[in-house]
Amino acid sequence: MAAGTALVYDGEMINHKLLWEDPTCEVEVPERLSCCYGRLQHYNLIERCILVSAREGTESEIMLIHSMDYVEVVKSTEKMEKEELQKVSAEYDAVYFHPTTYRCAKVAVGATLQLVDAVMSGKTRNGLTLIRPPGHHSQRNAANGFCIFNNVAIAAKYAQRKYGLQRILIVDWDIHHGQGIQYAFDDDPSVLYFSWHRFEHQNFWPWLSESNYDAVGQGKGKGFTINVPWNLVGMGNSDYLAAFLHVLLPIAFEFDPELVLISAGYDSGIGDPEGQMKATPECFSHLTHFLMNLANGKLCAVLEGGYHLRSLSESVCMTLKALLGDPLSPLSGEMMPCLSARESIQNVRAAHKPYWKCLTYEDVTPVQDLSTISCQAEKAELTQTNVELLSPQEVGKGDVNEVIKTDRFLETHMKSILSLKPPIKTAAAVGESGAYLLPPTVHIPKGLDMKEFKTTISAFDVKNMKEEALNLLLNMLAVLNKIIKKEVINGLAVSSTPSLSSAIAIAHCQNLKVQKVLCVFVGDMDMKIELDDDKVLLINICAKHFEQVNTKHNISLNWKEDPKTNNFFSATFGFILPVAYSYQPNLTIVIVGPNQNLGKNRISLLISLLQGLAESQILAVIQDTEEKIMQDIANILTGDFIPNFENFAPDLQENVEVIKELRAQFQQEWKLLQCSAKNFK
Ligand code: Q9C
Ligand code: ZN
Repeated sequence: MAAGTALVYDGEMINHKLLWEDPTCEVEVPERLSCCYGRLQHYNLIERCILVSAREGTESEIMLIHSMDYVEVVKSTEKMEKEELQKVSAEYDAVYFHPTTYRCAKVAVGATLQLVDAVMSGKTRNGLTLIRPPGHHSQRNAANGFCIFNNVAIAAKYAQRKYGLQRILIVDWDIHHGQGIQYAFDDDPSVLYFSWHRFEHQNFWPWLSESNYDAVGQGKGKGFTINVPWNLVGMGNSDYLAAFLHVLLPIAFEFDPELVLISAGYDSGIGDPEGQMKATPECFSHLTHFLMNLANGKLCAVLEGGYHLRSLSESVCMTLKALLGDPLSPLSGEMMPCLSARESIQNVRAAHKPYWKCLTYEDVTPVQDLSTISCQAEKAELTQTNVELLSPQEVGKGDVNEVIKTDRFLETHMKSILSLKPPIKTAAAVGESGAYLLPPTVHIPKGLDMKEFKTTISAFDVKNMKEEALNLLLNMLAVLNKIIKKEVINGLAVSSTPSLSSAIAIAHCQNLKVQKVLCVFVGDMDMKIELDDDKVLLINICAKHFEQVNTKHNISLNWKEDPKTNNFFSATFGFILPVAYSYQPNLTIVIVGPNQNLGKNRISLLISLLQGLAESQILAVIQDTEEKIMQDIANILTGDFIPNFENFAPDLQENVEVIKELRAQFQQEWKLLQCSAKNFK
């Protein structure tokens, strides 16, 4: 499959700027691009990308979305003086024109289309384009909200025409509602548009009732517009994550797009004066990473808003790092979506239940008019915990001090979350016969000494083990050591006794003082692991029913085999990921045993998604009889492969019921499971 990440940029787009005083528009400055570019250089990210040149979008391309009359209006501003420019600008809501605006807007369109071509032609797997003016508010006949031409909407139409695509997903994580994109595809089921936005019960720009959760699309397009309205400011990492896990991702995987476009605005990030939200830069790497598992990895991120220069540029870097396959920094802050966010999520889920099979068996109904005041109090508390370094007194409202405080916060924060990337990504412990199945980049440690692991092994009965099995075990510990010491990011180990191997691996983690280990078992295994504290969380996915009482740290998920669909989405998004992200482990161990009833694509997807945890540090322990799975997992871990899915069918009702029950049972303990405004106190 295609590899590499495209970066499309052209300094020409810096020319567009505001020539007069206008407090509404003054945040959309040229430095937005130059700062991003500077930060990418600072992290040495540019040389890791495949640089793709921008071009001008043609008039006929622009007219895929806009009217000829409107294009003529924009074109006419090229020759205008300041006063005339001001007059044209005043005809639109929150827009300014400059003599270079037409040219810049055409380059913004062309840069976006160049990115689509790079990804669709297979020249690169994914990519990012840094452009301005932004696009998502502009409409057939109107500029709006700093936007001249609707770059992403044009890109979607272009990809449909040129590559015959039938399903495109647009994810608009900018903090404003991209009403321009919504209007362009309102009745079109071939484009699924998702947007979250600051809404405050319609008391925020652009004050549209069609930004609410009950706007789901029109006619044939019903269900293909998803609006998540945020009714309070201060939303952060856990609120965004909950919206992805409980709304976007289940629907997106059911939709199964052929291309994903991100309207990547960063005014949803911390410190932004427009958004007033709290998401930290690494949040965007997680959002990106989730979306990389769709459309066989074909993902184009296109800049929209983002007005706090430091926050914007750090978030852009985190997005690009995710696209490049770097390990993900753990999400910071307490993983607890606030009441107001849960209310919004519940409402969207209720509104979309008629249109999506993944919501069929959920009992969701809309809620309304929760006391905004009690939510606000809760949000104030959360602000404190989400941004430890900013005391709540320091969090003002978009003044100069606020900008500087966020700068200071990010200076420290980024240093604390970014760790050095080891030169080798994946190590493996496999027998002779397995080695040739692995990608050549995988490192295979050899010739190990028993003494090194004596303390760990001595607690287990390995006396009767065959030499080959014992060697594999020692090699697994060597791989695990490399992961813990951060010499590699991840690893895999083949084992003839996966239960025993994983018990030894867990013991080894504890000897090496790894604080929290997440263990996910897939397949029928007889697990005997002592669990009495927060050091280990075990999730056991099996077809066999265990007579076991589930506890917070030891959860069995009985999943009935369904050979027709082999589905696993409700368990993955509705339970395993919310629990895992709530737990915030330091290391993940996935054990693939015998009789797994999931099928290799589901296991691959699960492992791919678990890379969002624990700085992407994963050890996969695989039963030696499962060669085919081993190969896929190796390719997932090295970043060479993305699982693909065909023939979506809903999960079996009885499996969904199991998930619902587990969710109800554990949502007090693992708070990201909460997706309704039910009061849990
Ligand atoms: N008093 C983008 O982020 N605010 N556009 C208008 C009116 C306009 C944002 C406030 C915000 C536009 C791409
Ligand atoms: Zn915006």
